[in-house]
Amino acid sequence: MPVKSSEITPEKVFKRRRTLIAAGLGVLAVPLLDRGYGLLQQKPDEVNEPFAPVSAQLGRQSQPLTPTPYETVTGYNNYYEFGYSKDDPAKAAKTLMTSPWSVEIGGEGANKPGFYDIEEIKGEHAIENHVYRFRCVEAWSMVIPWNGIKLSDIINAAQPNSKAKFVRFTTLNDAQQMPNADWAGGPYVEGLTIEEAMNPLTLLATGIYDQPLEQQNGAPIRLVVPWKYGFKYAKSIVKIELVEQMPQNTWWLQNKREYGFYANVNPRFDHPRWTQATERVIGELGRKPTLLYNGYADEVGHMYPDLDNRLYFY
Ligand SMILES: Nc1nc2c(c(=O)[nH]1)N[C@H]1C(S)=C(S)[C@@H](COP(=O)(O)O)O[C@H]1N2
Ligand SMILES: [Mo]
Repeated sequence: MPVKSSEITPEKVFKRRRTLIAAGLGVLAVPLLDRGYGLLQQKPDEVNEPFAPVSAQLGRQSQPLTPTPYETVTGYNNYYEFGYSKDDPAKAAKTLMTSPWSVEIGGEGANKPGFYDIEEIKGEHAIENHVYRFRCVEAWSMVIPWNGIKLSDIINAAQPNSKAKFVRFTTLNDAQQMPNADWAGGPYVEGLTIEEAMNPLTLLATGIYDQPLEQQNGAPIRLVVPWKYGFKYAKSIVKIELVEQMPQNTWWLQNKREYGFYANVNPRFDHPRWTQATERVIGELGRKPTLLYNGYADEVGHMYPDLDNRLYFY
């Protein structure tokens, strides 16, 4: 059962936790949080110290972005339907037929549902260029020049109603075309809040470096949410639903202790297996500090008022 949005109100969870801890019942807080959202409390030793003030971590303007070479962006990938190694997708994904391709838009929150041809989608909305930082939770990063449309354009075209509280993405899962289809026990699914989906930074990408997306990068259309970890970027999307309940997402379903729904990049909260304080920029030497919200705090910080709430991270 998807979690009701009313149940995951961060303030509510936070206050409930404090009440329990104050009552000497802290141990009960974990199952409660777990039921509510599948996240464990942050233990003090998991917090990276020192934590610079937010203002010191913005850095979007101060650091020029050097795009990662095309060969690297298209040769070092995570796309488990085509294998688990970083070089598997580039080799195996050519069997994926990306044309013709249609995307279903639906859900109880859409007044204008339907099937849309990918060419129609590309033709009816402005194709934009955005050079964004890309950060995988495995602590590596790239800089990718995307082409794509704003997700908000598609949502507006579907005429959202008051039930559109979240957006759910379903990707292709076809054993005929994907050697490792079904690795997650179903299609790869992801979700955003409607506010996140409507944010102007959020894209449906159809290209990289002014070239159509290659299969290994999620052709013909994939999600881009630059302030979130890479697993949110669902590839080869076939269905977009506007829904009332918070969608479950694949990595949360795989491992509720290690992955959440929000998955906002935050150097302060370490993943159990990978530091989030620094990152290895693929193709460069050494490591760089990871920025709060991957450098997009100015644009997205208002959506996450409580910086100490572990709920918002990975
Ligand atoms: N369908 C699908 N989408 C997916 C994945 C996947 O395995 N299957 N991997 C995710 C992860 S973990 C990352 S880091 C990014 C990688 O995108 P890239 O290979 O284009 O850099 O895709 C995401 N989207
Ligand atoms: Mo990832």
